[in-house]
Amino acid sequence: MKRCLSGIKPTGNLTLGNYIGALREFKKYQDEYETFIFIADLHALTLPIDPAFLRSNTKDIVAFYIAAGLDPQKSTIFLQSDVSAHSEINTILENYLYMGELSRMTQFKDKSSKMKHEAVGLGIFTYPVLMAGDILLYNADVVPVGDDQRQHVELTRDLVHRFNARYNKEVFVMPQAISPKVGARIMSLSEPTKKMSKSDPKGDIFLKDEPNIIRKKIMSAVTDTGNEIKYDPVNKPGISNLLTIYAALSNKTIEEAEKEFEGMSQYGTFKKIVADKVLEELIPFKQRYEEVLKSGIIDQVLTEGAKRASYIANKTLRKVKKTVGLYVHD
Ligand code: ATP
Ligand code: LTN
Repeated sequence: MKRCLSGIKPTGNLTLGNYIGALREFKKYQDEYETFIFIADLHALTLPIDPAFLRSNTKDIVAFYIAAGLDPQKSTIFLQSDVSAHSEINTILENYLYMGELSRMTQFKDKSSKMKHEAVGLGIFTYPVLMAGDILLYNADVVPVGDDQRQHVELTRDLVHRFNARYNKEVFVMPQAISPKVGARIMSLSEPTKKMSKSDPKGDIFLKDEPNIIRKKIMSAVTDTGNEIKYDPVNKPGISNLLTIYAALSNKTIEEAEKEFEGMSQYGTFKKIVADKVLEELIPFKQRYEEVLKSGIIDQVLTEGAKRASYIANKTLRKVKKTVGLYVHD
């Protein structure tokens, strides 16, 4: 069976962007692939974060995974920090990626350039190495991610070529990034030329927001001065973003969604329909999330997940250690 792996870092409250670009996609793979979905908690340390928030947010995301339809019996749900092989393979893989490559990563450039008055930690620079290790430990064939993470998966692919060629054998499986056709990059509601991002919360819809807040945010989303509901990300980024959200949640193509609103000349009416669609999805989703939290199953899911993940990850780690010449003994 082919493998699927993905993760979310618990850096902030999850947004509608995370939901459409990643979270909602995960359950689609669990029947066809052996699926591993984790919380990238070590990645969350790459920027300063409050320990109590990190802890509670980690638990929240596990509950969101289950509420989104991941079945702990079918998919392995685990914490990155519970599987020490992630840190160990990172130490090995650091030697196979180059400073030049890492300094060209968009996420590194974006995040470090915003840190004008703080020192930039090494972790945010070496982040893609840790991420490559996450993928390679499980020999993942497919990696469902939003657009912004594709570059890191590409770098992982370069690493696979390099590593396998160096040792002249198929040590690692070649992973492939997969993103939703509609909604791989949801934009901020207040600045629709920027990505909706959980660590830059202006213009976000949070999955935990109350319904009236969500409606308010959508009704006051930035749009252009025209009145046509058309997909044109360059000239009408705000309307295009709302149309994308609507299409993604309705499981329609952009063209189908555009057709539905043909002739409508009121942005207000359009926004109300988009808000209804978002609430139709998020209200029951949030209810399921609350039920999962109340059910008290999270620790058990994580203990079981860590066991299953460690078994697979340690097997790969052993193979990698042997390949590079570390003395592996019983
Ligand atoms: P941060 O702001 O901390 O970098 P983020 O909101 O970008 O976080 P990640 O943890 O990096 O979220 O992303 C989790 C998953 O959600 C990734 O697969 C990412 O590609 C996807 N994702 C994040 N933001 C969006 C977005 N605006 N549209 C679509 N997918 C997104
Ligand atoms: N970098 C990703 C989270 C992440 C991930 C991964 C995703 C860490 N390791 C491996 C897919 C596969 C992010 O910021 N969302």
